[in-house]
This record gives sequence, structure tokens and C-alpha cells, in this order.
Amino acid sequence: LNELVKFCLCFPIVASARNRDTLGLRPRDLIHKTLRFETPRAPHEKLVLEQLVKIYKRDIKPMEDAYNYNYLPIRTDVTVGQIQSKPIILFLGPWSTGKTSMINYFLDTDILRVGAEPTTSEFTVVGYETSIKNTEGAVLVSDKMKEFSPLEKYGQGFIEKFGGIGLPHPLLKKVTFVDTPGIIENRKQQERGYPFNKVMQWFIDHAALIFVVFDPTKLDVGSELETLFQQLKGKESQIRIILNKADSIASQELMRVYGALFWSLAPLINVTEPPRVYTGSYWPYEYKLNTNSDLFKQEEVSVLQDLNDIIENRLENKIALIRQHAVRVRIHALLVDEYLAKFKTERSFLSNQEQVKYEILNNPKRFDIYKAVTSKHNISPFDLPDPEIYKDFFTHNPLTEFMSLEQHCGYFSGCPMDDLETAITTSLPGLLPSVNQLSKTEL
Ligand SMILES: Nc1nc2c(ncn2[C@@H]2O[C@H](COP(=O)(O)OP(=O)(O)OP(=O)(O)O)[C@@H](O)[C@H]2O)c(=O)[nH]1
Ligand SMILES: [Mg+2]
Repeated sequence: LNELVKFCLCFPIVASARNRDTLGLRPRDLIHKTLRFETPRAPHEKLVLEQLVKIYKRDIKPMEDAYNYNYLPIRTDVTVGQIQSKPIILFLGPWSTGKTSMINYFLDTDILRVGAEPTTSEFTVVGYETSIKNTEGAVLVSDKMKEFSPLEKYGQGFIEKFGGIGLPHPLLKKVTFVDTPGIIENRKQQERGYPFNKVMQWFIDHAALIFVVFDPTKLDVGSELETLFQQLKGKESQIRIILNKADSIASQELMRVYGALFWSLAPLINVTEPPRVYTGSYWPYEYKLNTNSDLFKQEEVSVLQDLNDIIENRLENKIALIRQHAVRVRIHALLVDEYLAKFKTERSFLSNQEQVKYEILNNPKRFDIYKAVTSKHNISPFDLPDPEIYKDFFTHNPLTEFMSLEQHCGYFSGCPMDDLETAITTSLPGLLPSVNQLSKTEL
């Protein structure tokens, strides 16, 4: 990679408007007009993020810790690093479909290596730096306060295939791009030397926008791609399918391929909320003659607008994400408290404590635990996790080691559950007006 950077520094490719024509490059005004990335980051943004971190540490984290929330398998882990992070724009799909070229195109660079053969071999974070800089995966995961530290758990094999490139592009002050190795069908997972699917799932779960890039000349859907689409379930609103390189085929052929793509993806896609599909050519070169350049331009504007929505709504989205997390932590604490309360009442009737615990964990319905939580606290039954999850949770986190919600209350400090509820109903929604004011004036 270092060699590559040196090479690129010797041969800067960022073309000036004057030599763009001679190089056969398209004008970039579409990108500039739609993304307006030169507008500086609003000063309020830092303040809102600081407030979010403060609310998280003061009102949410104590309850996470008190009830071992992070041991739940279905949790969404939130860290200070993630609260402060920029939205992740993730690129994935089969090999050689133009994912890396697309990132280079948006950032007006050719620093990321592209090629006709399978090229990208690392998960690559492209973020902001004042000058071009490479960062090893080991460094990216080592800072506990940073957003990528949870990836350390995927092991040394992955860390060697993880890296970062910093660039001084203003767009990267607002979002972070993540490039991924292309999917090659028929390759066994273990050949990669790390849990590829798990790593991919982490990035999918943490991405604000996911571009799934296809090439019209190879649309075969194999088992790796099928697995990928399984992993994308539930993220339909973040997914944009890109039928890239549309400049390489005739218009009529494009229509045919468009249909074929939908046909082969249909079984893998949630039909009630299908993801949006765009076509176009996302590299810097002029469209070829006799291709549908007007369509490509319109499609590109839509893609850029989606990207811009992510940029403009980044603070609202973050507040909503933290609030949703707080709601989940609250439900978890209420459930543990209810299990504990039931255990205490039943214990007085039956003398064998282990038997009581066994009965409650295996038949929570018989003891009305879930019903009690929904009716007492006005929670939808659909928001409650599966009781099986709690059976497993309590085998690693013994029920009797938890304190009840009430026991956590102090005479002066009050109850942490009240703080959590205030965060959900008041403090977090209260941050929105400052965000809205901000977007009117400065974004
Ligand atoms: N005709 C045409 N070719 C393109 C376009 N975008 C990329 N290419 C070419 O497609 C090839 C693959 O591009 P990459 O950007 O390396 O593709 P990738 O998806 O990152 O590939 P992997 O890293 O191997 O997964 C290169 O030769 C590019 O020059 C496009 O819009 N039109
Ligand atoms: Mg690539």
C-alpha cells in the first residue's frame, strides 16, 4: 500500500478543469452541486455530539452496566467512538463491479487501486486526514475510544486485511467510505483466514448507506451473494443497488440486464420494501457515444441526493439511533427486574431455589413475566425479545446476582431508571431543535 501511495503522490491525477477534456473526463459539477461539500462543518455539530456523549454516559451506560446489557446476543452495541463517528457509506458486491472506482470518482482521486481482476483484498476505511496517510488495521482497532475498536474481536487474520487511507477531501469531513473485497463465488470462507461474513455483518449493521454494486456483464447470483443478501435483510432502506458500468452496453441491452438483475435478486429481496436500484457509470470518464447519457446523469443525481440526505440528516439519525438504543436498554432492565421480582415471590412458596429459577426461566409465560412488562410499562409485545434469549442470558449472568431497579436508587442520587426514562422522553428529543436550527442556518 505504501508503494501505491508513493506512486500516486509522484503522479497526482486530480485533474484541473483545463486538462479534464484532454483526459476524456466528465465535468464534476453534478457532484459539487448536489453534495455542496465545501460548506464547513457547522460548529454546533460538535456541541450536539458532546451532549449526546454526555447523555449516553450519564443516563444510559449505568443501566447497561447494571443489567449486563452487552451480554445480550441481539444488542446493538453503542460506544462513545460510535456516537462521535461520521456516517459510514459502505460499498459491497461481486468482484470487479467498480466499487473502488466509485469511491475514487466521488473523491476525485485514483489513490485506491482498481483493476479488471479481483483487486481490493482489504476492508479499507477512507477517512479525512489533512494529508494523504495510510493506517494499519492494528492501529484502527487499537484505540478504544474509536469506532472501529469492536472489530478487534475478529482476530489477527482480519486485522491484517483491514486498513485505512486518509485523504484531505472535504466530503470526508462529513462521511467515511468503506471499501470491501469483492465477492468471489465458490471461494470457501476459511480461505480468507478470518470470519468474512461476521466482519461484513458488522459493517452492514453500522453503515448509514450501503451501495451494492453490480456489473451488467456478470449477474450470476451464487451462494456468497445469497449469504450477503441474507445479511442485508432488515436494512432495505439503507441499500442502494447500483447497476454500474452502464456505459459499457447498449441501451436496449441495459433494459434487458436491468430486468435480469431484478429477476435473479427477487427471491433475496424483501418485496414489501424493495431497495432502490440505480444505473449509471460511476467512474470519471466521459460517457461513450450512443449511450443513454441523460439517464445516467439523472441516476447519478439521485445517488448523490441519497448521499446528501445522509449527510444532512446525520445528527438526527444519530440522536434517533441513541434513543432507540436507550429504549432497548430500558426494556432489558425492566425484564430483568420482572424476572427477579417473580423469583423473589415464588421463592417463598417453593423451598428449592434452583427449581424455582429453572421453572421461571423455562416458562416465563406461565409466570406472566412478559405480560407484566407490556402492561405495566406500556410496551408493545412486538418490542420484547424472545424468551429463549433470556434463558441463555441468565445462564451466563445469574439472575440472583442482579439488584432490583429499586435497589439501585439512592437518597440523593435518585433512580438510574428515572434518568434513563428522562433521556428517552426529554433530553434526547430535546437535542433535535438545536439540530434543526443548525440545518436551517449552516448545512
Ligand atoms: N466501462 C466501465 N468500466 C468501469 C467503470 N467503473 C469501473 N470500471 C472498470 O472496472 C474494473 C473494476 O473496477 P474496480 O473499481 O477495481 O472494481 P471493484 O468492484 O472495486 O473490484 P474488486 O476490488 O476486485 O472487488 C476496472 O478495470 C475499472 O476501470 C464504469 O463505470 N464503466
Ligand atoms: Mg475494489
